[in-house]
Amino acid sequence: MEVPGEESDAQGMEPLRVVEELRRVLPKDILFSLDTGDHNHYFGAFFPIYSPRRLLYPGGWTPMGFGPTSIIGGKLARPDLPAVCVTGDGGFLMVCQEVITAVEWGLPVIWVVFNNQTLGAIRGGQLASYGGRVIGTEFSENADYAALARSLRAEGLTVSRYAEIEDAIGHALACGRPCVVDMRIARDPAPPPIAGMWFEPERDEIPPRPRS
Ligand SMILES: Cc1ncc(C[n+]2csc(CCOP(=O)(O)OP(=O)(O)O)c2C)c(N)n1
Ligand SMILES: [Mg+2]
Repeated sequence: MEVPGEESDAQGMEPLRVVEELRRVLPKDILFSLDTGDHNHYFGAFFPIYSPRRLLYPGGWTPMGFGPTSIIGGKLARPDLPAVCVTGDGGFLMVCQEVITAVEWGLPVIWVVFNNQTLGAIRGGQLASYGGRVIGTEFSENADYAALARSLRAEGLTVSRYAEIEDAIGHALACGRPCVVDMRIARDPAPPPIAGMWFEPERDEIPPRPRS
């Protein structure tokens, strides 16, 4: 796949390039969970899952927080597999206290936070529908998710360049502890080149549902 080059990572990394790197450096056989938001559109076509019963993803318009929490249950069920969640920063903030649950239970789960400083999926809708205006969907201060993880007694790493991804993931896999990787992603990246997993038809095309 064609992805933007190294020069773009100063403004935040391009999701497609990060997906490609993650697939390259992660083992083939892992438990993998996604959350709800723009970030997951990039994984649908470009992050192959090689075995059944490995992907925790609840489908289209789904509750944020599912990805970061379901991976804890997944790791309990399959402690033999590396357990990796990719979540948005908004979804992670909804349930990030569960990092300490994994610490308590001694579960070496990896959370990769796609930190684009926005509720990207909603901001995108606002930009498209309201003439470029947004409200309430941008985080003006960038939180430090690695420091947050360390405060919860987990490992925490920050990645802002493509070249750092391999070492960070290698450390997360080897450290044997819960680990949060704060992945600095562009707020306005190249869109995914295919329809995302949400596939939202035009609203007036949705047939009315009979009430039962
Ligand atoms: C509990 C819950 N609240 C609100 C929503 C609506 N919603 C869908 S995506 C989204 C923003 C997600 O932001 P983030 O997790 O940062 O992911 P990004 O789109 O930036 O990749 C929101 C608010 C939801 N799906 N679930
Ligand atoms: Mg976000």
